[in-house]
Amino acid sequence: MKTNINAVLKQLGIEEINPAYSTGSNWGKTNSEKAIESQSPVDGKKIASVQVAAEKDYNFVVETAQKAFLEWRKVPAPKRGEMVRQFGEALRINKEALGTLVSYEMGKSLQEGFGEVQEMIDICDFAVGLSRQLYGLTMHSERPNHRMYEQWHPLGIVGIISAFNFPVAVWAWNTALAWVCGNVCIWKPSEKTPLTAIACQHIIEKVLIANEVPEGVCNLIIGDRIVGELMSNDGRVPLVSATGSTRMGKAVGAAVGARLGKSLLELGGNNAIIISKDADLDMSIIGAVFGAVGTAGQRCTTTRRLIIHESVYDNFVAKLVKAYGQLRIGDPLDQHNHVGPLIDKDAVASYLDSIEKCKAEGGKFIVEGGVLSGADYTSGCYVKPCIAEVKNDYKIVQHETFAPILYLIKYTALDEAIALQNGVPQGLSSAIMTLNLREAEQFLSAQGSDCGIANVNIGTSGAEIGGAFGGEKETGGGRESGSDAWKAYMRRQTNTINYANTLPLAQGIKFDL
Ligand code: UN1
Repeated sequence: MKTNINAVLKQLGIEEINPAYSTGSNWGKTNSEKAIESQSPVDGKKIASVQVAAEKDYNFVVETAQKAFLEWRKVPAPKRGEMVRQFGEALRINKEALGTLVSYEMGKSLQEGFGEVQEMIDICDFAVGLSRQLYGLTMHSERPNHRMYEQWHPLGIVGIISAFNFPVAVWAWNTALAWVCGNVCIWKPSEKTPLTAIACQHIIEKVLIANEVPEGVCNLIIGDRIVGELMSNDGRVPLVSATGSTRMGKAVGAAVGARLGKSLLELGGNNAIIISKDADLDMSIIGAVFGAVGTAGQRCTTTRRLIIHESVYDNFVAKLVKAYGQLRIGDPLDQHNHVGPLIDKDAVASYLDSIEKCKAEGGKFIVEGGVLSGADYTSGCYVKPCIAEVKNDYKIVQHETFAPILYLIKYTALDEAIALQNGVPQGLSSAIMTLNLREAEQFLSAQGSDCGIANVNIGTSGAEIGGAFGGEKETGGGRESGSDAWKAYMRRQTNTINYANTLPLAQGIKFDL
């Protein structure tokens, strides 16, 4: 069935020209001349345009958010949780429409578009529970008749910078948590996917109005890199949570660090799966292929490298090549297709450039890449997922190319495989396929994977929201989503209370007057 995009846009409140910012239900027009045209990589058509906020607009949003925080922090956390619950309900109602727009504006398969909205719903559910569990510890004081405990308070404004590849879920991870923690949020979405962001704001707007939430608690600002820079340098924004490239993260981290603010960085990955001699090869194929070609290789968790034991190498590679032969590339809204387009022509150029660089360094392509042309591929953004045999130390292999290029590396001993897996600048996700308990445990031990995520018999992508999400080294060290990632959105306060009628000093210090 053909998707009626116009009906979807209408349902989600997308106009032909959309305003540059919103402080909740107040959508601001700007005097700025600039606009972003959102063009679908699916068919190359212009979807709609969005005004770009100017510095003055940014300041207005920050000032509104500052005022809102003074009210919002007084609302009991479980009440804030109740609003997040309502947001989750609104997402359930809009799942199909929002998932479809994600697929059309960003290019991921419809299944993955729905999955992304499901990820938003899941984090809302998680945050509702969390709103009653923002626990602090109590300690035993060394002094008599003293009590010590710690509590967690909100930070204030949380700036959220998100990437095109997960245009809505990463915002929800941050917002749902930041909200129940008592913060207000300002979201700067990717310039490549402004419409999904506008749609999210329309969905949450109804919840804000129904609960009489003050303007400024949930803000959206459409801007280019300048807005990101303003936010990173702005002392009024205590936490900047940024998801995107390592290059962007280094700039944000440096600017926020220079003012001793907090940043939460979730950046590039260069994720590998080790296919052991004891792997279930058929099962491993699913993990490897979905990991490599899902979202057309544009997840930060995408499988970029397979490190394969020499004894199963030929057999596994034959299965892999066969599986690649069965991939259907095309309109991601057509559920028969596995792989949609890359986000834009720049991404296609970078894919082609990486293939050339790989060949120049000696890479041998066993499944060739290339750009697809013809009636089904008019946007010029559809590329063939490809596979190359490489050495881990090639420059291009050390680099994250956001495209479906899969590198194969052969190994002999597990120690060597783990060293190869760790031998890249990034440290996001990793996996081993093995039915051998010793191998699995070695991989998960302190001598094993150095990544933030390490899986056994699961691929590198598709993490659930319940765990903390993020990684080490050039991935930036931040953790979003589940577990105790909420602590990054709060400030810790240690309280010591003396209920004695003397004032003894700690460490036994005598100070008598
Ligand atoms: C990202 O690519 O920035 O683990 C996020 C996954 C998804 C999230 C990816 N749950 O692949």
